[in-house]
Amino acid sequence: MINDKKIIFSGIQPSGNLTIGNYLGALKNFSEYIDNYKCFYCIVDEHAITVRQVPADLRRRSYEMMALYMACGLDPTNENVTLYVQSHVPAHAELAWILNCFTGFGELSRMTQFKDKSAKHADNINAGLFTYPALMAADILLYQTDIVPVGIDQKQHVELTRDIANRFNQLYPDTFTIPEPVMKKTGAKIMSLADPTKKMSKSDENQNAVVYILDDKDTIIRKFKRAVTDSDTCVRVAEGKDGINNLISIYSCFTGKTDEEIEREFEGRGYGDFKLAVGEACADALAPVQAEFKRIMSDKAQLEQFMKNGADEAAYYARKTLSKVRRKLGFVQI
Ligand code: ATP
Ligand code: LTN
Repeated sequence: MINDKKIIFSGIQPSGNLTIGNYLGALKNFSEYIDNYKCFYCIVDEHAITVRQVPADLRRRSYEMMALYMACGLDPTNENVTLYVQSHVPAHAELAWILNCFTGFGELSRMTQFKDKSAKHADNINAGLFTYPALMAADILLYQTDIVPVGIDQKQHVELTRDIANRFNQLYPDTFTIPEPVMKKTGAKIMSLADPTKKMSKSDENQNAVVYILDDKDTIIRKFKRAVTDSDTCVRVAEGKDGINNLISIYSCFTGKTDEEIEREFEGRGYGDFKLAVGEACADALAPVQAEFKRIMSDKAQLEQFMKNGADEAAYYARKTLSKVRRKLGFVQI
């Protein structure tokens, strides 16, 4: 607890431009907690280098993500909100090393994200990609986090974090709070528009598969128009209609309408009409975020100051946990 409030932690990698998957699965939900929890939202650049990054792009995207966090309603001047960049707080890397020593090779080998990413980057299956979940566990456990809002793909990593924390607590009692993952019913797994059996991912090379938060209205509508569906014409949720199910989820997230309301709204109308409506709803919902983003990005000095304040505050709490861990392990304190 910090100031009598439970603690939230989540992170997003600056590994590409953010998609509506990141927005609906994670970012949009982050602001729901800020009144009642102490929230740490991190830009996890150390995770991003588990695959090769162009330095200038990584740097630019880290600023942009900070601005997007703010544009999505996370106000760094609110005392419940801490926004910062992972590499600015060295305690993450330090605790990650320690937790590596409490994480099994077998456990890491079972991680779906490791299997997917090592298939995708077969020329660079580095040790960091493999031990990625230990760094993620460090992110979460450093702040004595209660709740971790994520998309479904990260549930397995949060469960491993719980296992690591329980194992550590058994050997060294009362060290870590055991965190809980939370996911939304709708929006926790937005699928690719080009292949709706695959998750929409910001590092997808096919630009038509992905709608970015910062895409303009025409681009958004064009991408939805091209979205892969099926040969049926009826807008309804059904097994096997992955493309339409995905578009219904997206429309539902942006409009707040239920599946039944959507099916009624588009009764007797074809996929063309529906795709246009999804595109418009998405573009309209993103327009204010885009405008805020532009405004925030125009003052880089201010953005940097917020980054620095966030890092200082995060480092304060992180150091407390880290020194407890070091003491419990038997490291000499000087
Ligand atoms: P990459 O392509 O680099 O792996 P990513 O798009 O999968 O990136 P992350 O940075 O790994 O994005 O994820 C940030 C947050 O967004 C996580 O909470 C993750 O669960 C969520 N998220 C990512 N993709 C989706 C998606 N398609 N649907 C819902 N949530 C998602
Ligand atoms: N692994 C996550 C990003 C991430 C994260 C975290 C999410 C790193 N550390 C801590 C929640 C909590 C991902 O790839 N989406």
